[in-house]
Amino acid sequence: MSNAYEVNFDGLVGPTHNYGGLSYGNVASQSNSQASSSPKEAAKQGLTKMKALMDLGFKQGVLAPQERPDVDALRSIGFTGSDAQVISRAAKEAMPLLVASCSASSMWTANACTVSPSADTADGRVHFTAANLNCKFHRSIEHPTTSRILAGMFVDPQHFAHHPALPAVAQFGDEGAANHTRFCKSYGEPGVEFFVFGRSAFDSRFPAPQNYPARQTLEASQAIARLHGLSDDAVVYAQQTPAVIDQGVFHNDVISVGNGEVLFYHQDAFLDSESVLAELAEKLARRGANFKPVCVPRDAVTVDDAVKSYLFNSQLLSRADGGMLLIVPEECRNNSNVWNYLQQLTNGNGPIREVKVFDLKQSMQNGGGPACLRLRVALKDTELQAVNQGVIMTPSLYDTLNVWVDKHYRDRLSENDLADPQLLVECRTALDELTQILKLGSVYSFQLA
Ligand code: SUG
Repeated sequence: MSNAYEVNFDGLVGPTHNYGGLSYGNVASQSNSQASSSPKEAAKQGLTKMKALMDLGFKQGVLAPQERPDVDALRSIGFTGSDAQVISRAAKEAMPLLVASCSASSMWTANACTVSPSADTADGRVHFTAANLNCKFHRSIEHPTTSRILAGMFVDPQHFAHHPALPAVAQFGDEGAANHTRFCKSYGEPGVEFFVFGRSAFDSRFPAPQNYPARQTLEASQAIARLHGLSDDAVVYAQQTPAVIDQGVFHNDVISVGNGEVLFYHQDAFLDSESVLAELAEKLARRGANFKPVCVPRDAVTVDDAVKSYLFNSQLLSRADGGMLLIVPEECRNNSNVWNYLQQLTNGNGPIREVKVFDLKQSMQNGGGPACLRLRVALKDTELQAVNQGVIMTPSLYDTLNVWVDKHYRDRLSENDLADPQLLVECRTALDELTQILKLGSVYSFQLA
């Protein structure tokens, strides 16, 4: 059998990274609203993580950012004139809409799409469904460009199938891989896909949160399983506990992470935990895999600790020796409950052997940790070879991207700067160069006009 790998495609932070306070229900986004940001530092923190994982021997890729401000989106809601006039009119009449059209939120590529590896799908291809991100305006405008970028990365229709985003209504609210985990014995073998939803749009028997929105619906997850040709005996659905959404767990990847045969999760993550775990164990056993749940008890780490530290928004990676490595944000070291727990965890006999800490503060202040910043794609050798090699991280691509960031990114950005029409010019100049660096072809609307 051919080799297979998990490849992490990290979002390169875009030149307009800012703190817009745009995500109701995401505590970090709300509490850092209007703080000034550093796009340059944000991009470099992300690149440092990509480089470190590449140096450790993991397969690493990069996913390009989007054109912002999104002038097309502003035009679609009635702002007219030249690009500069559209921006200045939006700034004068509806600043919150300009801020939304400037968000660099596509950096969180765990929300770009849901991916099913070829071993799981009926037609033996890798399937991608772009996420409609329907819950927030600033994110709902990502998927058309995301689809073009993914098509420029995973080109060969013999290996890759692309589905457009689900219908753009809240009933099919879909946030991509942030609510999807794939378990398997090894990456190239058939696995079990685990879909976690926040509410059902069509079945009132499922309880919903009281305060904050549940972004992912059961119906969206089921649609993706159908589109990808997944068999019922290889899919498990679970509902997130509504009360934890109300505490700021706006995606499942803020309260659990899985990889291989391991699920690392908080005691309060799922409704009916016992039956969910039993179904996972049973379906994985039928795939020849031995499910290993690692539960973090609420007595050790509270949901509030999890939301503040982003313990579960970590990357769980398989080392060559079979042990697992957890990539956590710096905020985990700053929380004594979490840090003590992690010491115990790695000193024990469980599957998670090692923890590495990264400074991702610029992204974290908008509620995006290590796991948000990456899209996982399990690929067989032949499929990896078919990926556009321009987006695979290498030491020289890392150097080129650092130089590119230094050349084009601002050190500081605050809300007033978003009204500067020069920012759009800077962004387009940078992205035009980037598509050449990454060999993506024309993916942005300014390139397609
Ligand atoms: O959708 N934050 C993102 C964070 C996404 C994190 N992704 C995962 N958990 N997978 C969101 O809420 C904030 C933007 C701002 O406020 O400027 C934002 O969009």
